[in-house]
Amino acid sequence: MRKRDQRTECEGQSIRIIFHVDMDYFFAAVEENEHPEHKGKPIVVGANPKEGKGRGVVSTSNYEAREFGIRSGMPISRAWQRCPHAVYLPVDYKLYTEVSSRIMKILRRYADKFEQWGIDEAFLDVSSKVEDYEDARELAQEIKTEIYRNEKLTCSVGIGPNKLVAKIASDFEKPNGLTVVEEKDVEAFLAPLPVNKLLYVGKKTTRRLNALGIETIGDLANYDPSMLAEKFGVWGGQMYLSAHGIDHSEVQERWEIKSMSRDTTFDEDTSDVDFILETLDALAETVHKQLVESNFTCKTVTVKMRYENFETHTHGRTLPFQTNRLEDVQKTARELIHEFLRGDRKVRLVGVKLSNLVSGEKQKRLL
Ligand code: DCP
Ligand code: CA
Ligand code: CA
Repeated sequence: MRKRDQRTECEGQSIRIIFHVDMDYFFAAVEENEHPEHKGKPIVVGANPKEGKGRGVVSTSNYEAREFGIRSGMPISRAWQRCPHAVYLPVDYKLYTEVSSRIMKILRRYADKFEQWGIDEAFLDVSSKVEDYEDARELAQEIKTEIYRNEKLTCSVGIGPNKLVAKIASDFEKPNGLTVVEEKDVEAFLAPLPVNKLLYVGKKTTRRLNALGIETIGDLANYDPSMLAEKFGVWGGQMYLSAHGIDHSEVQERWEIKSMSRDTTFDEDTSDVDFILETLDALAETVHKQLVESNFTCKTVTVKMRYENFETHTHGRTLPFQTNRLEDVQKTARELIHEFLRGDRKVRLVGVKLSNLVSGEKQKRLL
């Protein structure tokens, strides 16, 4: 592969080549490596199923378990009904974070600009590293090989002219996929896909679009944009551009850890208050674990709640002290979520964020 100093150019205009890398069945894949004796069996990572009576949700499962209809975000009790003989393992967040940071370190080296996106995926702007899409494919193959050699894990890579297309492409041939979508092929690639493949088009919007006769991204791209604006406001215009594969957002470096957060989208919208609170507790526990393991304290706790209609609220509180106590985090989160729990509306997602972080190191210096 030839390296160039200048950005890839096309008729004098610089073009972008963006990768999206997403690890395959991440938590479960890491567990397969930890427990080779379970390889080949269905593995479910998540809450304790307690023989079908457990509360909490599935974090993820390997592809063998997915054959039984098990999905992330599904109640663990339902997973048990579908596949009681699966191997059920608790979430070992510390382990996955360690593996993740090693992978991110590898990926970062290949990129001009790098943006981690969640625990198991990242965007890489490789525009100056490659000459053309053929080069890009080779580079992606190199990355996949290096990750596999180091971690015995597979990933799926999507390559496109922007983040939107790269992200959809990485999902196209999962697992262990490599999908290249050149700029000229973007619209043809997107057109047959269902509209919910577009980031931020969830179940509700999908239903509304379907009601207008819009099933595929192609249907959306051919729809009258002024009608979309009328029905969906600014969001309608955004969806229309996305359907044409247009996205100018930059791959953004994030230098500093400003916050730590975890959220869960329920497999099915729920109004079960106990279930919501238990899920919130579990999220608080996970993010608290990350806080302690990274040797931070926090001062602000924020909860996020998304109703079935995608209306989203966040509500935060800054405590009078820095803390790394689980009790403080869970109690504050429960208090904050309280006002959003309305019997008449189902909940789609809950989340917990810790911010105003101070690292143990810095704290020592401040004392
Ligand atoms: N995760 C979670 N709860 C969810 C969704 C995901 O705890 N509702 C965790 C477990 C996943 C990890 O985040 O392993 C990454 O999520 P992905 O959506 O990328 O799913 P996977 O990597 O598990 O599977 P895929 O191969 O489909 O990417
Ligand atoms: Ca993944
Ligand atoms: Ca992911």
